[in-house]
Amino acid sequence: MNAATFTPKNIIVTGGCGFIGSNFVHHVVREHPEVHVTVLDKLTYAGNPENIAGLPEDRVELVVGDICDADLLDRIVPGHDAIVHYAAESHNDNSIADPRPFLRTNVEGTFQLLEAARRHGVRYHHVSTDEVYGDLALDDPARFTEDTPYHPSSPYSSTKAASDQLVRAWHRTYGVAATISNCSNNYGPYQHVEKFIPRQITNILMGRRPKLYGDGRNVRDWIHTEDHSSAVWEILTRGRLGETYLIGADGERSNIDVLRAILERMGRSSDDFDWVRDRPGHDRRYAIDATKLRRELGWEPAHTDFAAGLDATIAWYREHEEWWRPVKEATEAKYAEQGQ
Ligand code: NAD
Ligand code: TDX
Repeated sequence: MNAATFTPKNIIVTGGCGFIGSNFVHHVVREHPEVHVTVLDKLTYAGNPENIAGLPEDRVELVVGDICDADLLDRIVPGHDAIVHYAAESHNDNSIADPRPFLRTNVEGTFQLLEAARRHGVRYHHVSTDEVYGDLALDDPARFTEDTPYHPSSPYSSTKAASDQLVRAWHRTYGVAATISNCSNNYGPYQHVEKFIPRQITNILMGRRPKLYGDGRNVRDWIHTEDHSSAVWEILTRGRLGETYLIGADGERSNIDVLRAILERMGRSSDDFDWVRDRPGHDRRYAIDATKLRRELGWEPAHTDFAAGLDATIAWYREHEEWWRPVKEATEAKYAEQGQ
């Protein structure tokens, strides 16, 4: 059942200056010394070259550019043997305020990368999200599997769903050598302060109150970003072409439980937060069944102690104020406009 092992030497990582992409670049540099990485990143508000600063120059090269730029892709893709596609507009709240960049980067950008993969005969791995499946009820015993029908709710998740479908079509129609992964909510270092966990940690570090949407009972299935990276590597190198693999680490938790854990671990009272306006269309629950990935590729998460992962993440934000401070005010100003 296992496909032959693919041994890439020269990969392009799109979005390698963002949260999950940069963690993947660190993972590859550390675990796979034979591999050279070209990061292609537009450096939007979410991209920061500091995320990959200090990595050896002979192993990692940064090309600043747009995945929608077909001429640029024709210049850089030859000579590489795989594209690992992380670049995206990634934040649901932003997609609700202004969906246009999500259509361009997530749909048009994926189309341009698939066309480049086709023209230059390189392998393609598509990084996507469990949000393409919509949501589950809190009392539903079901979890998402690779066979769950697509049912996205937000402008963000609908553009990710569209991009997944393009990958399937390009594989079946043109034979592009592609794999897809859909992962649950990531946490860890280098995550932008617009996202739930870093927003609350940095609010507390600044003496501000965390903000909880709606009734706080929404459930997310948390995975450490390092475990996401190891799974993507397994799928890229040993996954079957044309297949989708769900990535998750059995980390379901309600938002209020996560927030209370952060408050307690940071020495604050567990009710020291503000209830704020709910996100329109807010998905209730995500949950991943990663049986296929575990059985077929033997992958296992290493960071299964959520409390320890949270402590390490809190420590990282405490120690890297110079990294998050410059973007904190602008992020909070956006939230203030939205009543959140
Ligand atoms: P992020 O917003 O932190 O980073 C996105 C990166 O893409 C940034 O460096 C940005 O500069 C770059 N980028 C944006 N538009 C670009 C363009 N047009 N051309 C080139 N670069 C561009 O995102 P993230 O949270 O690290 O997510 C990375 C990927 O993982 C996304 O595809 C997302 O859908 C997926 N994903 C995220 C999560 C999560 O929990 N954050 C979970 C599952 C899947
Ligand atoms: O201040 C907040 N208060 C709050 O209650 C923020 C920013 C969020 N929330 C809630 C909304 C969600 O239920 O916390 C939960 C997590 O929110 P986000 O961090 O915005 O993540 P989510 O919308 O679940 O999407 C994330 O996981 C799937 C990523 O941002 C996506 O890129 C990924 O595809």
